[in-house]
Amino acid sequence: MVEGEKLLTMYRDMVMARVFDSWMVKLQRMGRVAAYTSSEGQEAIAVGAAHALRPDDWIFPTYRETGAYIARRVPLEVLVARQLGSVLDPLKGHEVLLFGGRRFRIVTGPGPVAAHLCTSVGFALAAKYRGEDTVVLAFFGDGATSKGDFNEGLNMAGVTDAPVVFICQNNQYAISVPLSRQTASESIAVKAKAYGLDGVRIDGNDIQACYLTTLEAVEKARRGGGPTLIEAFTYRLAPHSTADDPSRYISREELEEWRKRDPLKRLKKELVSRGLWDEERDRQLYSDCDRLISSKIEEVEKAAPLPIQAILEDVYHTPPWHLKEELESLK
Ligand SMILES: Cc1ncc(C[n+]2csc(CCOP(=O)(O)OP(=O)(O)O)c2C)c(N)n1
Repeated sequence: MVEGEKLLTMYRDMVMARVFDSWMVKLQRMGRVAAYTSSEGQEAIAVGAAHALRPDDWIFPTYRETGAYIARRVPLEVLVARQLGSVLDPLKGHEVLLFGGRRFRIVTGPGPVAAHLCTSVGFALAAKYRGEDTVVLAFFGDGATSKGDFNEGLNMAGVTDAPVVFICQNNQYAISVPLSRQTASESIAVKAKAYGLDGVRIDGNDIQACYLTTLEAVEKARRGGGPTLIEAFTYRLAPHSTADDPSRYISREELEEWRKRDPLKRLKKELVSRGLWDEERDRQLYSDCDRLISSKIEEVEKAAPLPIQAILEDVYHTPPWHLKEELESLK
């Protein structure tokens, strides 16, 4: 069982992630954010796993890890600036939907699904060769397991005993493709066996399982015990992205069923039953998160937008002629 103080911290992080996501979706609807991928419903695994890391460990996320950034204590204004494309955005408008930064030890995710699974293993191996005891945590979705990169990454990790923990956020959909069309395997976790890795399937909406299982896998990797594949079985309560309409492929009944298993509701119930939480504190927490994010949005919106040439900066040492021409016509 996870002790109360830790659970409270993780609950606050989950609520902050939920409120942050809902703000970004609202801003996208207002035309102030280009596009957004909400992690609603998946906060337990992102927050729980990130809390199992040491600050010097590395995270390789995709685009559903708001909770991990919050748990890593990335300043909110940086996360807001990322979405608003202001001069304060550390990635200067590149890699829409994704986030990373060397100072946070978060490696910006890839555009092509699963491509980071191989690089995360290489990264972990580099740490091992240097004699460091840092661990790499790589997140990905169920859809990523159909890519060659998943097989290459896990195979290499198994052969080399790389200090990496793979976390599959199995939210049961890859955009509109359901899990049943993704794999005929009985689970994602079972796939670990083929590569000589430990594989474990957990309830991804149970923060205690998420935290404790990741902690065990991370400590094993740190001791030189090799990689683990964790399948966190969860559900995407939001559309795939702001460009998606899930009512075309998900029934209202299914969605309602999973809303009942919302990881935030579940943890709140646990905290209340332990006498650590109540409705009043809950309302206060949501309104504090809301006010804080809203003030950060105001702050970031006061900063200048990115100049148009930022599109080309930090991509080419010498931009090719046709892009220079394109930039001129854009201007
Ligand atoms: C190689 C590749 N193919 C297709 C896409 C388009 N695409 C973006 S996200 C996505 C679904 C990924 O699903 P999953 O891995 O389950 O992650 P989830 O979005 O559910 O978190 C697809 C097909 C892409 N980015 N890269």
